[in-house]
Amino acid sequence: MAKVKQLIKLLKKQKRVFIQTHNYPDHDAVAASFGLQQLLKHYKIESDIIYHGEILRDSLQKMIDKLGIELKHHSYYEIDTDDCTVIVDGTKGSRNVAELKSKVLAVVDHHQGDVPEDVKFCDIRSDYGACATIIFSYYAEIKLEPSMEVATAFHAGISFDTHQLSRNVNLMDIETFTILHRISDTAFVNSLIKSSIKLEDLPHHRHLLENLKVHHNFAYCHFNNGCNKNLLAILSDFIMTLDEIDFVALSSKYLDEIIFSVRSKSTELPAHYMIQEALSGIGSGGGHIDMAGGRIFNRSDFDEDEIYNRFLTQVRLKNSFKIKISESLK
Ligand SMILES: [Mn+2]
Repeated sequence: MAKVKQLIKLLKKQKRVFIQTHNYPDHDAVAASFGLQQLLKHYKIESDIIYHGEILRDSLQKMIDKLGIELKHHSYYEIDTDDCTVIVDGTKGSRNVAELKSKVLAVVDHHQGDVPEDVKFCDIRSDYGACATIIFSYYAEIKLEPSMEVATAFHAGISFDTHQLSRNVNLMDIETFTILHRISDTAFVNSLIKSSIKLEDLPHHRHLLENLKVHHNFAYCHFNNGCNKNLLAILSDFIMTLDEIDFVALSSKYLDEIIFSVRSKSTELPAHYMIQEALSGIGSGGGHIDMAGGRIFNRSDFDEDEIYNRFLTQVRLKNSFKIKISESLK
C-alpha cells in the first residue's frame, strides 16, 4: 500500500484533524502543510493548519496571501484531547513544536532526531532537503497532480530550505524541483527569493558587520537588541558566503529567550552537533549537518563570552583534529 494511503486510512476515522507546523513556521513548513491539507481534501478529509509563534517573514506572508493558504495560530481553536494532529516539518517532543492537548497521530519530518515511539504514522526522512519534497512524493504515489498553488508553495519550500538546491539536498529534491519548475508560478517564487529582506532589516546587517567576531574559520555575533529568528537565518547564510568562514553561530535576544542560528560548510563542524554541545545544560538545539537552530529558554543563563568560548573550544578541537589527521598523512 502506498505510504500516504496508510495516513489517509488513519485520518479517515478522526473527528477533527489539525496539521501543525513547527513553531514560527518557515516557507517549507507552510508549503508542506498546505500540500498535505489539499491532498487530504482530495480524500474528503477536512483539516486545519495551525502553528505556534508568529509568521516572521514578509516573503512568507506574501506566499500565504498569494496562494490563499489558510493557517491560524492554534489558540484560535479550542483544541481538545479527542482532536488529532499531524505534525509536519517537525516532530513530537521537539522543543520547536508546541505541545497541544490533541493526540499526535502522525509525524512527517526531514530533521535529524529520534523517531517518537508512540506515534502511529511516522515518515521521517532526514536525508531530504525539504519536507515539501516528502509531501510531493505522496502526490506521486497516488498519481495526483498538485494544483498550481500547491506546486508553487512546494517550489518555494524547497528553494528556501535548500538555499536554492545548494544545501542538504538529495536527488529527490532535485527531481521534484524539476517537475515543479514546469507546473508552478516560477516568476512568483523567484520574486520571493530575490526580495527576501526589507529596508528595516538593514540596521541588523550593520550590527552584524560591526560586531562579528572571527577566529580563523569561525564567526560569531550576538544581537543584544534582538533579531527575529528568520532574519537571523538570512544573516547566517550571508556570513556563509565569506570564503574564509566555515562555521558561523549567531544569537539573539528574542522575548524571554536567546535564539541561535548556526551554519556550517565543513563536515568536521556539523551544525546540529555543535549547537547541541554548545548549549548543553542551558538550552537545546538541533537540525541538520549544515544548518541548525537552538535556544536558551532562560535569558539569565546566557553569557555572551561563555557561549562564544563554548563554540570556540569545539571549533578548536575539531580543527586541531583535522590538522592532526593531515599531518599524520604526510
Ligand atoms: Mn523544512
